[in-house]
Amino acid sequence: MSDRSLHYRTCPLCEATCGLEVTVKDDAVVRIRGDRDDVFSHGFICPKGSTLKQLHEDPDRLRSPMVKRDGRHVEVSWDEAFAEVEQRLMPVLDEHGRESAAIYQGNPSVHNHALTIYGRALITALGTKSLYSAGTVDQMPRHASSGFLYGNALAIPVPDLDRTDYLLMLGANPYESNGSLATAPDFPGRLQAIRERGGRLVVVDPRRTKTAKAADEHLTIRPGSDAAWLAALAHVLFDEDLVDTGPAGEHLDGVEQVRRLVAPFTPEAVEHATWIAPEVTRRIARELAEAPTAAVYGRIGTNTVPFGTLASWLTDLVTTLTGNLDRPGGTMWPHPAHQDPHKTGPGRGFDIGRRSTRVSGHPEVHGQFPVAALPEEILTPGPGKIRVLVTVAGNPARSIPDSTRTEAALASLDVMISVDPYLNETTRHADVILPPPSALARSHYDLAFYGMSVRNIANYSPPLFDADGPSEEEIIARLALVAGGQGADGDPQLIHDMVLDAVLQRAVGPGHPLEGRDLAELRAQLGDRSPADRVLEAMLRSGWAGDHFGVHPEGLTMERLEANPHGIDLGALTPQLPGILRATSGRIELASPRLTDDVARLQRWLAEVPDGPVLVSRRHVRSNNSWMHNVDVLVKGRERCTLQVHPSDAEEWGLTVGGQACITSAAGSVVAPVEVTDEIARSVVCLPHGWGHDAPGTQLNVAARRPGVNSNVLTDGSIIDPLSGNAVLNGIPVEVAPAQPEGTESQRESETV
Ligand SMILES: Nc1nc2c(c(=O)[nH]1)N[C@H]1C(S)=C(S)[C@@H](COP(=O)(O)OP(=O)(O)OC[C@H]3O[C@@H](n4cnc5c(=O)[nH]c(N)nc54)[C@H](O)[C@@H]3O)O[C@H]1N2
Ligand SMILES: Nc1nc2c(c(=O)[nH]1)N[C@H]1C(S)=C(S)[C@@H](COP(=O)(O)OP(=O)(O)OC[C@H]3O[C@@H](n4cnc5c(=O)[nH]c(N)nc54)[C@H](O)[C@@H]3O)O[C@H]1N2
Ligand code: SF4
Ligand SMILES: [Mo]
Repeated sequence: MSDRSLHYRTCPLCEATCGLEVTVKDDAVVRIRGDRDDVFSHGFICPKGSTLKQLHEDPDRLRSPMVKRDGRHVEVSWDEAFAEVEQRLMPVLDEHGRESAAIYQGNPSVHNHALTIYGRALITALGTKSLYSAGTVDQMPRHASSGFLYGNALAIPVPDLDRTDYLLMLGANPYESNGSLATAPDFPGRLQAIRERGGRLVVVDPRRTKTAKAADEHLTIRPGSDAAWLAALAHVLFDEDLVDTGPAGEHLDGVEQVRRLVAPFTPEAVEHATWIAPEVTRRIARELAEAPTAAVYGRIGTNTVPFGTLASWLTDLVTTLTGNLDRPGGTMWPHPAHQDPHKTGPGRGFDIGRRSTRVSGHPEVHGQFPVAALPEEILTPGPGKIRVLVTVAGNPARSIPDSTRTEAALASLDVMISVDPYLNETTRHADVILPPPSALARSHYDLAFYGMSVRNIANYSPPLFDADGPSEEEIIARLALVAGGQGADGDPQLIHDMVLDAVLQRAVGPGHPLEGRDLAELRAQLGDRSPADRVLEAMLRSGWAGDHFGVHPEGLTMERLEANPHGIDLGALTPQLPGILRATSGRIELASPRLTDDVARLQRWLAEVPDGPVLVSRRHVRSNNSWMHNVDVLVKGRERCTLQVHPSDAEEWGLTVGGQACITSAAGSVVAPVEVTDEIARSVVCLPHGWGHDAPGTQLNVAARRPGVNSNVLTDGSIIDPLSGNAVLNGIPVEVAPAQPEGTESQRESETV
């Protein structure tokens, strides 16, 4: 027994931040289970958590860099890899300028503090403003609406799950996803607890999901129509004199304007568009107003639609009008340990469009361009064409709209570099792939998600194993050196110092808690840690909960975090108004002009809602976007990449259980196995995303045996939410028909075009 050891760490795979207990014997993981002593997750774990072992041991996970030679990827040493990057990258940058380069940061880059911290250094070194991320196939509408409302794109309020009496949840399925933009390990348990303490859970979704089944009430909504329905809720609140703005009231501007704006959105006027009966809409509005506390929470289904930002705004609006913004049991802002104490007074404000994309003129939002537009920026000739792409922790070939065009774009690049542990659908196009160590061979701290968390938590996990190559920050630093012109053998310490000093400089700046302190003194106080962890230490010690480098000995330090492997609970969320506000007015701008101007578009849509079947997405608890399908224990069993169809639709379209359906949209066509179920609304069909692992040139041996189909062949990159640049991934108009058996005439025809 003595050679067995127990280790505690936070699972980095999704937003829930579960604590894991890892048993190690002879340098190998023998068991992973939920850490019962974790201050936040109390032992909860989902089926993915224990597969950190399989990911660590996966023979397909790259241990060495890969370089593409004569169309094939071959292993090379790290020095060779960076030399190749330099040789291939610099001539293109020299000839076409820095604006020919773009970067795409995928979802795991916010689950990995080294990437979160070092991202900016790489962008600066590349010298480009062409930034793209998975944020614009996800939550950008939440950033945009928070930007317009609070002047602070990062101030996304989260539902106070543990104290609320009433949760209205739209377009989220935490029983599968474990929650998003509301970090809450054991989200399902926390939902059950609402009901157990006499509260109420209402789920709004075109599908009767697991979450919907566990709710008091499920409302079936037409995909894409949440903004209209939320406007109707607001209408009823005004109409029936139920508005009471509560603690946020004294900070609000624009209530009367909003009253006028939602006036046309009567429950009757939106019924045809939302499928929700007027008496139900009225009742829900009254319930929200009458509940002692209530929170409205919308996620993927309300964000990845043409009215994503309006829906986000209206979500917060309904919460605010019922007095639930910034109040315990309503929606509140987390205050992560690494952040400064809030300052009151006017901020710098927020707007979009400081730049726009070359081809379609889409405005920049929160520093980024819409990733749906990346393919056209690569494929359209002319000055400023993107020729160089660096992908970090992303699989745009499966995750962004219109995969056929995306893959054509990736294949046409002059140079592509990927930082990624897998040779997958995206990285197969890369000239050089630089693989980071496995999650068990790095430290972990949820910098991003403690900012979205239903309690304020701090939990640090040291690395469990030695890495088989350079750390992720070392890889990014070396890449930055090359891109910055310092060559493949530049000293990464230069970048490490730069990144650390930027954090320390800010911490000693005017108005900050460490104002006036000496940089060298602070630097000398940092421990002997990896470069990313030194930066993390600087952030935590200078944040509101930190020890301020010796000033508050009881404050957070790395030593204290290390001594508390089950995490430190900094308490329930506390009111953050008005300090969180960053608008130039210092107020909450309920009727910010860009939002209110967009309402006319929603009214036009309401007048002409199209008929016909639409496609939506779904998640399964044993999957994680596109990248965990190579884990056998997760993908074995029943086929999960199926087209869900309502029985009446199946009959009308001639589809049979076990048969195949051909789904066609404006962007493309795929064939998928049919699953007939009354858990989906009529005229709605559903495919999960992130599948389609049968592309040549990948190294995903398990995934390739059960490839599934890629639903993003069907999504259309030309339609985006104009205020956030977010892609539309739900409510895609499609036609569905029985697939022709293989080898028939029409199939062969379509193969030749
Ligand atoms: N197991 C697993 N967990 C994950 C992920 C994963 O891939 N697998 N991905 C992670 C990521 S990156 C994210 S962002 C989160 C997302 O977390 P969630 O937002 O909970 O995502 P989904 O489970 O896709 O739930 C979206 C729901 O919206 C519904 N829907 C579709 N269109 C509409 C609409 O127009 N209106 C309404 N009201 N509903 C609609 C769908 O039927 C679906 O049930 O999950 C994270 N967790
Ligand atoms: N149709 C449809 N499309 C969707 C969605 C949908 O609901 N429907 N959801 C969207 C959402 S919410 C999201 S977030 C995006 C996700 O979009 P992406 O982030 O582009 O895709 P992922 O599938 O998360 O791919 C993650 C990549 O990171 C790599 N990786 C994993 N861990 C690490 C690490 O520690 N370091 C590095 N460097 N790489 C790592 C994996 O190998 C993989 O290549 O997909 C979006 N696409
Ligand atoms: S719910 Fe998320 S954080 Fe928790 S074990 Fe599963 S994947 Fe990991
Ligand atoms: Mo996401």
